[in-house]
Amino acid sequence: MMQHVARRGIHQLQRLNAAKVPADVIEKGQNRVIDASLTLIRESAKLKGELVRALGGAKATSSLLGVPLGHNSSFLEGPAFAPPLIREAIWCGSTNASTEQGKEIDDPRVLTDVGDLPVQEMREAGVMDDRLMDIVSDSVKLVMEQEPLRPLVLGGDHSISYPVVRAVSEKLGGPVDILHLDAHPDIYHEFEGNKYSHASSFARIMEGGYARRLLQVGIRSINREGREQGKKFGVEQYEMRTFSKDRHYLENLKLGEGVKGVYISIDVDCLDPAFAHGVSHFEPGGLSFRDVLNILHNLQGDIVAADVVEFNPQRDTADGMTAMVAAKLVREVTARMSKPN
Ligand SMILES: [Mn+2]
Repeated sequence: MMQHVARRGIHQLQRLNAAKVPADVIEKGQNRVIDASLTLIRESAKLKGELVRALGGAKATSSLLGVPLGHNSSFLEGPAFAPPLIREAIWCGSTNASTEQGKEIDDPRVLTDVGDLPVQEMREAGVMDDRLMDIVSDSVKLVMEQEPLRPLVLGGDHSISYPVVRAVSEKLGGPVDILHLDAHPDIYHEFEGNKYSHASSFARIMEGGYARRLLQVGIRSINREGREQGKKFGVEQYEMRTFSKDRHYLENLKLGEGVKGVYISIDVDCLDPAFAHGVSHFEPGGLSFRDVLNILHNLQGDIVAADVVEFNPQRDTADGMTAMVAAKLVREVTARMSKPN
């Protein structure tokens, strides 16, 4: 099976080393692959920015950026395969282009797409995480350089939120407020020795000062470290066990005032597994799809970037039910983020 897709890159590097390919040759080759990868995103973003402006422009256009990275998962690596399947479901002929609140996603001023960062190609070239995370940040900044594009990142496992949020905050010049929907707080200092683990991304984000407020919603798998880390960083953790009491507040959020805006991070496993089977970690007792839509539809704030992560196609039903769920999350976030003229 392809569950350990990402180990390949490491093996390639070991073989290159064992075959006595000189280190400077490997490094130069890696640099060329990285340059080509970022050139693809830069040129795609430039073209899509030109298209949006030529069509009359927008104050904000949400732009898909796929980051097919799954190897920082502590369990299954299937999210590496998610972005193309989410795209396929976004444009599935079984539904139309209107979002629930009436935005048309087939208008490029509402939704555009710069493609996938070639993560696996760089891993094949032996590029390791310290550098890969910087490259993810660079790709996000390349999208943001093309006004009025705003990144809507398709994961990938949740580790990508750290380099994405970091890039957004650095580019905008200050912290954002984060609405984080998830069964898990993903705030371990590190997990199994991996500081880039998908279970640690929000520890890195809070340490970096990239968020003023972090609201975690849907939480139902949290241990002592998760609570202690939450307290240490001043995280507002809304657990499912009190959701009926918190619902009114969470369905009327106003965020992002006095900072650079709002970032939304949606782990598909925030949903109850009854609604979303295609995830790595089944955690019963979660949000309904309508709960999530109510939170998103009523959120007041300027959404500057977002991600939808942890959809695992290798756990989905044969007819791709969770791909449709992830796609609808992307469509509805798109509708809240974009501001066509
Ligand atoms: Mn999760």
